[in-house]
Amino acid sequence: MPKDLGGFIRLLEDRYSDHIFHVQKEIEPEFGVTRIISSLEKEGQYPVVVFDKIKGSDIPLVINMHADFRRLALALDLDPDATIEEFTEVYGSREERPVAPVLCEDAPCHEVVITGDDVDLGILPILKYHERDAGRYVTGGYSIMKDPDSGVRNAGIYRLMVQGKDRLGIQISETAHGNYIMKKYRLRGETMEFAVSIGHHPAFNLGALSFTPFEVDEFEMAGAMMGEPLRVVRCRTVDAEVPADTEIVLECEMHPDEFSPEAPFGEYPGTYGPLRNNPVVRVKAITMRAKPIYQSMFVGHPDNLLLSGVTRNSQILRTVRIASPTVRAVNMPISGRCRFICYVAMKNLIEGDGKNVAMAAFAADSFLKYVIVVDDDVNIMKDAEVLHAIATRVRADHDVFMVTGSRGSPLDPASYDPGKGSHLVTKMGIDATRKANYPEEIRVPGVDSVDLSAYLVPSVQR
Ligand SMILES: Cc1cc2nc3c(=O)[nH]c(=O)nc-3n(C[C@H](O)[C@H](O)[C@H](O)COP(=O)(O)O)c2cc1C
Ligand SMILES: [Mn+2]
Repeated sequence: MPKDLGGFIRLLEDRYSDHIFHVQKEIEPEFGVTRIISSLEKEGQYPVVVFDKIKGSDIPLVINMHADFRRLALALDLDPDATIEEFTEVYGSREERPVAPVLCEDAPCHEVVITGDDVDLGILPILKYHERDAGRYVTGGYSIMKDPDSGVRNAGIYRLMVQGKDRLGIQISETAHGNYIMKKYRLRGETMEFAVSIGHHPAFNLGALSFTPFEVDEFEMAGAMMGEPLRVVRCRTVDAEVPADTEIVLECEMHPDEFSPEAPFGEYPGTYGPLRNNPVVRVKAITMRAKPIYQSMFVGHPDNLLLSGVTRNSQILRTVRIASPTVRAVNMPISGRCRFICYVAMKNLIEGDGKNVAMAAFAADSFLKYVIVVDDDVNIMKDAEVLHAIATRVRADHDVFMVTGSRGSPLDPASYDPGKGSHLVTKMGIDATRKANYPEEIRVPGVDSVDLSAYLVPSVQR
């Protein structure tokens, strides 16, 4: 059986049932789902939740698939307790061995085909997420388009706002390949045909978001992560190929001169993205499985943050290892929205390497604002350990450097002019490794060889 979303959900139900819940009650599409996921989040819980019935739609909805790192490890067939270090090594080495997709004729995603006047986005359980969102949004769809010069395929998630029964608004940020491709069509005065694929195995989702160069087809990365060639099929009404085993497909076109206001929308930094005059998308066909599941992703929450973060770590790791081969691991913690802060663990053998490593991380990922380099023995999955290193190993005038006026995220709420979407930010690197003459650290001899059960008795048994 080829990998797909339903198969992964069954794996969770069979073997990891504490990772998945169903909501059987009918739920409102506007804030009904996000209220439940947010309140789970307040309790520190991040299960997958399947909503069997969203008001107005007959299609079930799944959300929060990527909100727990253990499921991302499972998606790559790793132990769910794998460390971020192991995950990044595997992800990075698979990226270096692309797996070409295979074209097939019959596809589950073509079991139902709706075209022309029958197209109605209202059949899908499309949600409204945050209070001031401008409308309902498709947040978990991969837009698949072709570069008009080279024909190379590109895939990325760009949010889609419902603006009519067959009409969507789209936000493709300037940092995405998709933006270059869209502009190439616009400059030629041509309509861009593309397709949106909604709902696949999380290994597809991880691979298709790989931080690849422009010339690389993300479908090859998806195949590399899935450990099998991605099965693709030609769309019915547009010139695009989509994953055959996806749940739902929107076949779309974008005219070069049609725009309309889009946003506000609750964005990944935890603030609203500004209203813009964005391109309009026309939906020519909806195709799907006979019994599809609609996948939603909760932007600004771990479902989105972790997926966006872990897919960038391998690129950062490769680059910082050019600066120093002694780097063990990198991690973009959730406290930094998996985007703004990067921790790097390394053996600091050569004076100055800590700062060079921080500079390399900034070069690898333009969204980074704080890079904190620590010694090899610090657990960079734990913010508290990194803060301890900063508190005890940093002399700010020596070990911190700042770069003003550099390029960051246009959504950074602390940019030089966030209201106007400025991408200019100040970056700070911190070398929090132990320096020469660092005093000896306290340690209890023999601590690693104590068998606690030989000594401790629960107090009720006394
Ligand atoms: C849940 C989720 C939502 C996202 N929404 C958007 C979006 O609305 N616009 C955008 O440009 N990028 C968005 N991204 C990030 C892009 O999908 C990501 O940067 C991708 O790698 C871009 O691919 P490309 O550079 O090949 O175009 C989102 C990512 C995730 C995980
Ligand atoms: Mn790309």
